[in-house]
Amino acid sequence: MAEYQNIFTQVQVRAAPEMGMVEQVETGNRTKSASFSTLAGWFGNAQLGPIYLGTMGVVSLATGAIWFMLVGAWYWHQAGYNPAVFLRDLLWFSLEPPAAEYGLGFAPMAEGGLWLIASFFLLISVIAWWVRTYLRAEALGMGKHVSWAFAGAIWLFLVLGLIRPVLMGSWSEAVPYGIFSHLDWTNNFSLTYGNLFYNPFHALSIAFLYGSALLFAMHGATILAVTRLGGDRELEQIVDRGTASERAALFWRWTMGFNATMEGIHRWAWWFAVLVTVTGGIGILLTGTVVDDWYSWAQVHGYAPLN
Ligand code: 07D
Ligand code: 07D
Repeated sequence: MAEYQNIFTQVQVRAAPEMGMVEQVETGNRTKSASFSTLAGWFGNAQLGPIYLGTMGVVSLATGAIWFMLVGAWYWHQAGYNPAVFLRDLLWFSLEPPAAEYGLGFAPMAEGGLWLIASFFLLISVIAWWVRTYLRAEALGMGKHVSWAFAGAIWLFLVLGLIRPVLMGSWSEAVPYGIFSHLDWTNNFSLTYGNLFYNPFHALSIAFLYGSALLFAMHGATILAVTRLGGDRELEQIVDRGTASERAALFWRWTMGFNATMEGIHRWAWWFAVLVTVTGGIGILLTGTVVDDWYSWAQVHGYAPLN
């Protein structure tokens, strides 16, 4: 029997574009045409479009673009309006939040005022995109699992840039908009609060992050290993367990004594991924508000040496 083993999708079916359902859909919000890309087809579906924009899509893209342009305009200013410097130093420029003395007040434009305005637009953009995921799922009669998972990431994003700075009484606590500057901020955060490795929620977040990668690799590999038996048609395998499911399950039961189910593995994946940012957000929220020094905290709680 011919083996069907591949890295990229080899078979690309081409027909008239599939325009999707029209029932209870504002079709006017959808672009009218669709195209095909062989490259896209290697990684997923070869058809590109139609895309549904709608009010939330337009609001999100517009405010996201404003945030991006404001940050870019500041970089352009930092580059002294020199295109060569702009390109050379792109990764090092940074739009910083206001200094500590401004507290939660407004600041002059070049001293954090622009950061505040840009942040407002980023906030609207991310929230509008969340609403969009909710409304599109509802229109398609789907569960809201994607929206709630995205909300988990937004929780960490809000803790980092809004909730914790407000609790600390200063925008200066928030993250700057820059490639390396946000890494410096992350490093400084750990140093300032006595080494984040001793924050148990950082540890939990890492365990779920690594666990997500492991689960994703195991699941992806398992399904690819049974595609020649139809295992990649996962829904049919859930409703009517076939030889692909049986073998995949048996493989894991033989190798480690336990197997997830065809449906349950997706719940494992959802929870592991979501808990990365949910536990992470708790860890950041506690830092500086409840705990000032994680190393001392660990000493008190018996898991760092007392010197
Ligand atoms: C692959 C999905 C696609 C998304 C991508 C990101 C932008 C930003 C920047 C205009 C997995 C698009 C990026 C739109 C444009 C400006 C100034 C998701 C995928 C490709 N980080 N971080 C990155 C963000 C935080 C940390 C990369 C965002 C915290 C470390 C990218 C946020 C802390 C490292 C980026 C955010 C932190 C990175 C690649 C928001 C602690 C890296 C991201 C809104 C959590 C890595 C140079 C990626 C890197 C990296 C974006 C927050 C730590 C620029 C948008 C404050 C240690 N971060 N980050 O692939 O290469 O994500 O940095 O919260 O090593 Mg970060
Ligand atoms: C940022 C969620 C928000 C993003 C949203 C997306 C756009 C762009 C554009 C599509 C990522 C908005 C998107 C606007 C759209 C396009 C094109 C998720 C985000 C809503 N750490 N650490 C974590 C490790 C150290 C520190 C988490 C490892 C040091 C700080 C993770 C190590 C110091 C923070 C993690 C390590 C330090 C973290 C992030 C090892 C630095 C956080 C999880 C091996 C020297 C964050 C509790 C995540 C957190 C965080 C891993 C080391 C600092 C598990 C593996 C000790 C300050 N670290 N870390 O999903 O939650 O982020 O901490 O050393 O804030 Mg850490």
